[in-house]
Amino acid sequence: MNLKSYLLTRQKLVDSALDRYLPKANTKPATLHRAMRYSLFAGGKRLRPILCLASVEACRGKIKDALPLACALECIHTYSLVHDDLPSMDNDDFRRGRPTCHKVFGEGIAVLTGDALLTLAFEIVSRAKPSRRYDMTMLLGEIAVAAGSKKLIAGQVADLEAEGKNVARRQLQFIHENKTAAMLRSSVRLGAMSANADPRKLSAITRFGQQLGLAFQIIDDILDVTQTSQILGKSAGKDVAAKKATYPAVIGLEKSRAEAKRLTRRAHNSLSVFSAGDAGPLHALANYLLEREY
Ligand code: GRG
Repeated sequence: MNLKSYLLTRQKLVDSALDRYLPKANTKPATLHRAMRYSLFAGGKRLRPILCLASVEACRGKIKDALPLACALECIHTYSLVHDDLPSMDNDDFRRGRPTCHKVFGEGIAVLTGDALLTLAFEIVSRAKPSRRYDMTMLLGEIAVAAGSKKLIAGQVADLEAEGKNVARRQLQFIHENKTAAMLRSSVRLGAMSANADPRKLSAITRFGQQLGLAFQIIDDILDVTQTSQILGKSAGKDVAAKKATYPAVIGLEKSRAEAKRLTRRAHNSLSVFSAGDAGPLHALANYLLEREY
């Protein structure tokens, strides 16, 4: 498959659906809706929606039925970035290659932009078509748990509390599994649930998402050390400056690279219950994420 054109086609599909789901920029309060659109349409890779839709393909579901779930994942992801960039958290001036939401709209509006994107995500999920095995309650529960106080927010709390401290590898893994992997895992699970996957396939997809999610964050840690701000579209070297808990800091760069490769290999293996054709896009996405590591 041609991954470049696959990614482009999927990004366009997700972007045009997001455009439909979001209130227009001039809808009152216009500042808020402009800020939501500013952050959402800032050029993100749409990785979580694309993983969700690739999982639909692996389970032979309908892309159209899962599109609201894919868009809801991107709204939650963008909310988490807007809040993470705030001065009271990571205090970042650049995201996705442009000034962060609070730099353009002010802190108050940036907090509310995150709140509004998170809430909108649930409105969008309510438009998804549930499948025979997985009803709307299960879809809502899935995404609420991933974004909630025991997963995404738990990871962020542990991340904040670890700053400047010596962190054991186990604790570091906890941070990464919750801050990053939980949403990636949920992305592929939601695709599979929308496609009415049987329990064996759902659990294979879950393992894939978990392993890929952890590998993804390890690679993100590596890139922070090895790449420039221009390439990353956000401030590079921030993790070291803020004494963040990262894989390179805890186990070193070479071991971090080896760990990301090992996890990606395991992620591929988890897909063995699917035919190579059905899981082709998931395999290609796993390779693509690993290749971000130069
Ligand atoms: C504020 C509740 C709350 C959580 C914040 C997501 C997050 C937790 C922090 C953002 C910073 C960070 C290192 C997150 C880890 C996940 C990650 C690597 C995000 C960037 O994801 P990409 O690369 O970004 O998919 P784009 O911009 O392409 O969507």
